[in-house]
Amino acid sequence: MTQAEILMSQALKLAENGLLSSAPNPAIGCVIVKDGRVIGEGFTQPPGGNHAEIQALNAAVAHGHDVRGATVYVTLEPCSHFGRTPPCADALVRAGVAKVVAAMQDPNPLVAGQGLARLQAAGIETESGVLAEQARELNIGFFSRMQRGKPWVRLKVAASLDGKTALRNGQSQWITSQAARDDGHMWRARAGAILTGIGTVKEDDPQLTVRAIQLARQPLRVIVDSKLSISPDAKILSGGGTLIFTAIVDAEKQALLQDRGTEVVVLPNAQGKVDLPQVMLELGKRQINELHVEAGAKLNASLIREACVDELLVYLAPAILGDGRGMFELPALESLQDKFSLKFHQVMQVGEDLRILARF
Ligand code: AOF
Ligand code: ZN
Repeated sequence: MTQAEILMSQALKLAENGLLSSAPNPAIGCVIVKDGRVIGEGFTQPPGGNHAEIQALNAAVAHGHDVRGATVYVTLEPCSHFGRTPPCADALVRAGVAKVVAAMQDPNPLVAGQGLARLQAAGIETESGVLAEQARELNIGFFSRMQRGKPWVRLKVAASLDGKTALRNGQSQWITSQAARDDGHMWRARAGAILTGIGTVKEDDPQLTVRAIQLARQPLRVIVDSKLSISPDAKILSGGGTLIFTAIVDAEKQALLQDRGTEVVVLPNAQGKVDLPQVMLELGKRQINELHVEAGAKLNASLIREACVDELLVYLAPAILGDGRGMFELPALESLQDKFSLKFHQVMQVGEDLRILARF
């Protein structure tokens, strides 16, 4: 690794500290270096709080360092716009730093190169593209929303080695080990929203909240319920902050649910089901970067058939269940040419189980 890559890795590590709290803002890290020494570090604070660069500048000054002439390593181009906070590029110019190295450009159309341009115009040397791939991965949901207008959709399933998520009789607790379930909870926690179907709500009555990890805000809970048949007493509706997508208009039921703090959005497709691609765009409008899907085999299959899934997060236990429920309730294919092809992005062992990230 080059010196720049080592320092950018350090900035990426810092960025991870913001993964559970920065959304809808990306989690960014920043390291300020002078005379070969790190004099300031920072990462993105919750929305409305400081960006990574400001945190790092403040930290350097607080420790009595002079940032003039320093080099700044940051995992995203410094912003140039007034959002909830003023532009970081201006703060860096005022601070008199000599050089800014960014991992990549900000895809936000409000910035998109203008941050780097502003630094250059002020005579600051700039460089972009150091560990860009890692930087993109860390905020894959933010990039998805900025570039496609919809969240990065990660669908989680836990199954036996023979691909079964439950026995015929529905028993499924537990197929994977505690370590795998804790790991699954981490992915839930970093998502802006968690999506499930009415089948799962009726069968399991889940809360779909994050409890094991301390969070400043819970992910939005989203339910696909074509016939709006949810019971107003379902646990998932408690505490509000739930969004239902349905395909029918039922003013009375809608009013009842809305009284309980649940939002209902009617979004039918031509078949009278919920229009899933539109759901994704709607969630994008609501600034959801990462969508975590925990649903049954039916909704899982619909999401895959309608090209709404970007990545599968599969936990595989070293067990064989025999006849049971599958991951996806898809019709039989006529030809292998029609198969859904994915690429293994990452495979690792978590506790006793395998964790596979596979991308479409
Ligand atoms: C940076 N450093 O650490 C982050 C940036 O509403 P605001 O002011 O918080 O601005 C949000 C936008 O700023 C966000 O959409 C993205 O373009 C950029 N995020 N920029 O210079 C940071 N997190
Ligand atoms: Zn900024």
